[in-house]
Amino acid sequence: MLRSSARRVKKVSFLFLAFCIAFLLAMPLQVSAKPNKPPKPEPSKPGILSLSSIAYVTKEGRDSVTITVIRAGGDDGTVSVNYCNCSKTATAGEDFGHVWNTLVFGDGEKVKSFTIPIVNDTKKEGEEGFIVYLKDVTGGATLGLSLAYVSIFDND
Ligand SMILES: [Ca+2]
Ligand SMILES: [Ca+2]
Repeated sequence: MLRSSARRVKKVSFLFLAFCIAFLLAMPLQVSAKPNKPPKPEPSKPGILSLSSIAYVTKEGRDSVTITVIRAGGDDGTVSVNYCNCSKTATAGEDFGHVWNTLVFGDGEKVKSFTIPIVNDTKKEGEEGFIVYLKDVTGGATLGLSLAYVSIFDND
């Protein structure tokens, strides 16, 4: 009687032990079967950078003209664009100041601007102009309207 119950206890504890071992062995398998994959990120939209206008107008006697660059179609991450200007009928150094720099849009920023100095000369002259343009975008952004004409009206 005692012997058989002792045997039974042994059998039960053996089964329990076997169950525990099987459970412990299966655990890492269960963990590795479900790897913690990070959620797929939303596709990033760095946006399109464009000049706010194809033509700007200013006149002698104003210190500078402000050029605005707009970021549309997304504002994810930091992006940048280089800008510069060059002579057309107006001459750099005589009618306006040459500029060449980088605009940096931080994450979420949609509008940036820069200024170009205008020279107030004393020459009697007609309307003159120069070109301003954007180039070399970074951060995955693309270029929209990248070239504009700036007219300077004479005040002499
Ligand atoms: Ca001039
Ligand atoms: Ca003038």
